[in-house]
Amino acid sequence: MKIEEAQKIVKGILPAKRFDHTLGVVEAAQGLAKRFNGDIDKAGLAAMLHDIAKYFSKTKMAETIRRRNDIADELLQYHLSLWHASVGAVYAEEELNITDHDILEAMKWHTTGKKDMTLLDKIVFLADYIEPGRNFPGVDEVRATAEKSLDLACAKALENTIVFLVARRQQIHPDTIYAYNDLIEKTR
Ligand code: DGI
Ligand code: FE
Ligand code: FE
Ligand code: FE
Repeated sequence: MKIEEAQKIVKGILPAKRFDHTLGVVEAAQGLAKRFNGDIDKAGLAAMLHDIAKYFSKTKMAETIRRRNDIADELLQYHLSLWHASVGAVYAEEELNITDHDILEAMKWHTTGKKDMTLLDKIVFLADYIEPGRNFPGVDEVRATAEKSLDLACAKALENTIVFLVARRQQIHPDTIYAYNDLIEKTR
């Protein structure tokens, strides 16, 4: 699928604010792909589709998670805001006929991250965090780090997210921890 076609589909599904965020992620992902020698087309398409399931109903998302053997049902024990990533990848595969495994994986892991992320996984994960519309505390430091090192920037984004969650007594998904552990060792 071409990115223009994906953009039309996404525009028809997402509310305007989320669509604007999506375009920011596309821009950031294409920029990171250029900088770190990633696949610009795959980065753009994965970014365009990454939040497609963001507003699916809880019932529909749970049905997908239970039905698909490639999604651990453990996800249902964690915060609802994590579900859309895996569910979006399934939607892209089943409803949009996206067959590219790299793109589907980058969509699937864009919220938690995981151990041993691929280049494309990291690009989409980081682009979601640093896109121009984001204003989390510490995002400018991550943007600056992303000029030099993809791994260091992902590690910092994960660190910020974990600190944010701890401060709110929210559960941390194991894959968030695995991603963080993996990248702090690799960047030591
Ligand atoms: O979908 P977006 O808002 O663009 O961003 P996202 O897919 O990264 O989802 C962000 C939300 O997910 C944000 O509120 C932080 C939360 N999050 C990320 N990792 C974890 C987490 N929430 C919990 N409870 N546990 C995690 O490990
Ligand atoms: Fe998301
Ligand atoms: Fe399942
Ligand atoms: Fe997003």
